[in-house]
Amino acid sequence: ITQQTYASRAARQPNAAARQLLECIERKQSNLCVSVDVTNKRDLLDVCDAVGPDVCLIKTHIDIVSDFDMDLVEQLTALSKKHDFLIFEDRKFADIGNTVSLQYSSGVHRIASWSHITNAHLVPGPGIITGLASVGQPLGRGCLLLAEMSSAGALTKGSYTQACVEAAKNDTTGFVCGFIAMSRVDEADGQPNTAKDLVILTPGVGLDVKGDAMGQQYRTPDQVIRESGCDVIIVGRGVYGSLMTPEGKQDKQAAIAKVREQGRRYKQAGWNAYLARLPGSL
Ligand code: UP6
Repeated sequence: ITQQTYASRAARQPNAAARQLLECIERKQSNLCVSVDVTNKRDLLDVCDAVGPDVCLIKTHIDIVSDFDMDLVEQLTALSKKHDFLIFEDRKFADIGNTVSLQYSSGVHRIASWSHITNAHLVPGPGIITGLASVGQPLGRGCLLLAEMSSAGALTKGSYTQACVEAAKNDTTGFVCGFIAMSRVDEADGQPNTAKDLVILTPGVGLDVKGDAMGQQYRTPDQVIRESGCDVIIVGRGVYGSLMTPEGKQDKQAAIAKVREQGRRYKQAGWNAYLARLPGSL
């Protein structure tokens, strides 16, 4: 499991977006990405403003926002500058190269124009990377391959996971910069990956519950960062959950204060787990 610091890895990370992410993690001492899975503009921006100081990355599902418009993107971009975080649209592209290049560049969302990082399934084969890279690479964007998923019964395992690792290592476009994965998939037999640096972002993180009613499975930041050697924890409901409760809907200010508090809690847990992974710490 990698014992290198985020800073030393930033220096050899070839992809601009991933390098900025590693630098931001080091600068803010935060390996926390908050997944803001809320369905209206106001809540999305309010959560981002509340947790902004404590995150390196904000993850969106922009297609769930009912009142989406380009003003949302402008305001989100302004918050990313104000609080110093990057933006990751969790689009999970999964079609042939030509189609994904259009889905990435066009439509109402124009994802490539504002999202530093996005992700893709390798199900269609390497043409999906060629298609997305044709749009994202000239803009300095980065792409994560979904090598492993957090949900129960996921088919992302074995030779499929290995094919994702090979595709990332052999990618000649420079666009693939890492994975969504549950473990340090780029390391063979526990040997550190000293070749191309690849970042690993890990969802399915929670401190208070073990899962949900639809197959999600949670591990703690310590299990994900220290034990499994991943780089970034992705936390959704564990951070913004209070906003979704009946009390949260009634008293939004109080709910946002709780969201901020959870953001700080997960930031601390993620960073402590990283420090515990570094050489010399027991
Ligand atoms: N996500 C997973 N597991 C994966 C890939 N992506 O949970 O394997 C995404 C979900 C959601 C977030 O789409 O946006 O990460 C997890 O949210 P939660 O913390 O509220 O469960």
